[in-house]
Amino acid sequence: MRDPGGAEGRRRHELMAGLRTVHSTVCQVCHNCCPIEVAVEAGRAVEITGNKNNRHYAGFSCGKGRRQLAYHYSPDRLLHSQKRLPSGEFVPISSAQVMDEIAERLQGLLAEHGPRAVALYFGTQAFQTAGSSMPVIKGFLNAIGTPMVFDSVTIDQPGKMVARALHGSWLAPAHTADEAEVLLLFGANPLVSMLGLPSGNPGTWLNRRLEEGARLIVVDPRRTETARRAELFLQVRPGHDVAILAAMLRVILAEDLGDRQFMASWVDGIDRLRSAVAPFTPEAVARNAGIDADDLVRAARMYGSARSGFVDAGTGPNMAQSGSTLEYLIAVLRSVCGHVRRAGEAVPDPLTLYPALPAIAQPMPPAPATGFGEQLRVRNLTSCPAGLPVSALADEILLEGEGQVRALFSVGGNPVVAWPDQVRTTAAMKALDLLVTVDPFLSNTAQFADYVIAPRMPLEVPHVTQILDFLQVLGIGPGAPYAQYGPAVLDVPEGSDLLSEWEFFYGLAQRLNLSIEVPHPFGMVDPVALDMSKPPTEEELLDIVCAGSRIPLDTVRQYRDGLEGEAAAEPRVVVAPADPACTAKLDAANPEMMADLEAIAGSLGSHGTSDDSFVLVGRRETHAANSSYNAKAARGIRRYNPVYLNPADAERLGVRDDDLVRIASARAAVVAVVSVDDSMRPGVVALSHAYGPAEADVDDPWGAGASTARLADVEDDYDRYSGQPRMSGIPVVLSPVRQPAPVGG
Ligand SMILES: Nc1nc2c(c(=O)[nH]1)N[C@H]1C(S)=C(S)[C@@H](COP(=O)(O)OP(=O)(O)OC[C@H]3O[C@@H](n4cnc5c(=O)[nH]c(N)nc54)[C@H](O)[C@@H]3O)O[C@H]1N2
Ligand SMILES: Nc1nc2c(c(=O)[nH]1)N[C@H]1C(S)=C(S)[C@@H](COP(=O)(O)OP(=O)(O)OC[C@H]3O[C@@H](n4cnc5c(=O)[nH]c(N)nc54)[C@H](O)[C@@H]3O)O[C@H]1N2
Ligand code: SF4
Ligand SMILES: [Mo]
Repeated sequence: MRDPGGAEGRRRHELMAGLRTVHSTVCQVCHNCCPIEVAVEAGRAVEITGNKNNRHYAGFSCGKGRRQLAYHYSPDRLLHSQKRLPSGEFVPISSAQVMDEIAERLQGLLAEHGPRAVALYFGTQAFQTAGSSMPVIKGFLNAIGTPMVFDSVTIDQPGKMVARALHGSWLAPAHTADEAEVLLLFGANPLVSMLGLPSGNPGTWLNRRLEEGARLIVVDPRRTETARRAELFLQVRPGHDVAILAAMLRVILAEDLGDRQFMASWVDGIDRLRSAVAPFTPEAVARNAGIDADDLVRAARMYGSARSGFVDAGTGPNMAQSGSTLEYLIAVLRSVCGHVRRAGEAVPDPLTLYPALPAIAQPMPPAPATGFGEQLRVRNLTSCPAGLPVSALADEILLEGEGQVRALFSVGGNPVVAWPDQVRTTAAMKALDLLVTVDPFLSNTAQFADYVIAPRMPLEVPHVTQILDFLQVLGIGPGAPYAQYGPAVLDVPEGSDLLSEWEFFYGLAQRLNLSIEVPHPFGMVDPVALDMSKPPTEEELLDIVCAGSRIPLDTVRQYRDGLEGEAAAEPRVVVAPADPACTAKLDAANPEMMADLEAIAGSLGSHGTSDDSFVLVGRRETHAANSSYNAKAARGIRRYNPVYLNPADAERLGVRDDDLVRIASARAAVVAVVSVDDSMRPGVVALSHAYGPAEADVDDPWGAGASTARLADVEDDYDRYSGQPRMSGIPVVLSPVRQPAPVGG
């Protein structure tokens, strides 16, 4: 609401007259972008609460968002950039000096080895707190001429982008979760992860939708918080989702439940698809996946006969086998059922802080998903629709020869705990000539860094909710027109010397005599050349990254509690009819995808696990955001990550809560603390990612925790487009550790 008058306004006035001022801003801890109120006393933030004036979120915030002050004021936070001495010790270094030294080393590397020797990795916190920095940093990399720009999307759910290319994409949004009669979730737990259902308050949102009669189907090896609410829960073995989708398509096509007219007009290859899914009988698939064939048929009928449907897969299944094939079948399922928006319908959540994407009721034809952009030197990988495969970056650093990567900048990421194959990653970090992390903490990765740049933290920089627009493009946005501008609410700590992420790279560009042109993320607006003699202010930068937005940023700025409802709706985006000359079709039978199905069909019947081995999956925890907000978080929150296993499995192994077990994959082993949990499917164990010591041969189960990254192998069953290897559904052997491992070694 524009002017929070009345009682609310008075309360604020009273508070402001006293010691406390309350500022409205955006939480930047995760992509959910909750509107929050930050109470400040004598320049120090003392409390964070959800902003009740915002109707979309209705006062929602989560524990880790509210506890971020413990993180913000952590004694471990870096108030100065750091330089590593040859002894390994870190010492503070001034902003000017650190930029001078790094620019000089960069100049030397560029002169000797060329631009490809310099790579950059954007982690999740780059998308969060440094969202407006990213385009500037990309401008810097363009200026030095390196193509080696990576981000965490290719170790997340890159198949979503690959599938859009291979299947083609409908140029109007699919049905949203808000309007769907049936919600089908494969391995996503939005009640904890806040991803997969519309941004906002996932709990009350789901209550409302279930009361309205929406039907929820969840496919997951763990009875998750979300699965508990499902009408139909398939507690599967990991790694069978492609087969399950193929079986569902088989039922839907055989029983003619799909949208025949939509298929006839817009989808090619249905007959080839029909034969490719023929071997996937519900009985064979259900036996392998460890579920009931009747439940599988029921899921297919529920989804296939709904007039509107929403289907999404989360990280679990995307990491358990080829995410591209999985997401491809999801895109095909959507098209077979015609669960997409038609001409004349309004787009419920058009982009707000970007120019509106045109919506037309016709396909964008399929396109290649590999063979463009930079050719990598391993596994025949190139760029893909989700970017350059990050799983190949460690090899690019380790592999000698022309083009070898010698310098790495990591912005808001933590490679040694997040990239698959820690043995390789750690070796790569040690092999670099120059490693720079931009991070408010000495992260696991920083242990190997030459320099750590201390950035401003979320509450110290203004922010916009552009990430919600990105999620909208993936079909999991707010579900309503929405945006918020969040001002900086705290000054930087006294005596600190910090650089915003973009400021650091701008400073390097100045020293290297380079000019930065800020590219537009969707290429819809011309790049903006920065004045290299005078940096923009943070507010000017936001104006640059929001240029041409459907709703001008200045309008959004006026709504301190968030721009929503009618005020955010205009200008509306309505789906235009297809061009009468349009001959494009979506492709339901991409040859490579059909070959994948054939291969999987060939192994139907041999997918079951034997009695003494386990399969390891991941899971998100409420109190953490990947490697952030856990170890440094408030008191009373455990630092390590236990391994969750079913009571029957615990009994079989002879272990109890707080015992230690060794978890060995074909690649490496870790030691973890046991937590017995009856939500786990027997035979499946869960361990959260982004934990563990920096060194790949050290165990620290009660401290840094156990690294799932160490158990993965970049060469294991990797996706041919994104390079993403098996990161979930990893076969492991568990054995009790009778002697507790000495902490730290
Ligand atoms: N085995 C396995 N591996 C996985 C996953 C899995 O499920 N299983 N998940 C994958 C997924 S989905 C992702 S997205 C990746 C995540 O991979 P990464 O993004 O590489 O890892 P994060 O732990 O999110 O790293 C965030 C870093 O940002 C820092 N940070 C915190 N606040 C700020 C800030 O304000 N500014 C800056 N500059 N830095 C900040 C933190 O200290 C931390 O070091 O991991 C992937 N790896
Ligand atoms: N609190 C919190 N929120 C987060 C994060 C966090 O670390 N903490 N991380 C953020 C990030 S970077 C991301 S990408 C999102 C991810 O969001 P989600 O994808 O929702 O992540 P998870 O909660 O790990 O859910 C993955 C589920 O997949 C299941 N699973 C594992 N393997 C398989 C399989 O083979 N098949 C099927 N069907 N299911 C399987 C697991 O049991 C688990 O329940 O969460 C984001 N939000
Ligand atoms: S859900 Fe995410 S954005 Fe919302 S309060 Fe929690 S951490 Fe912050
Ligand atoms: Mo992620």
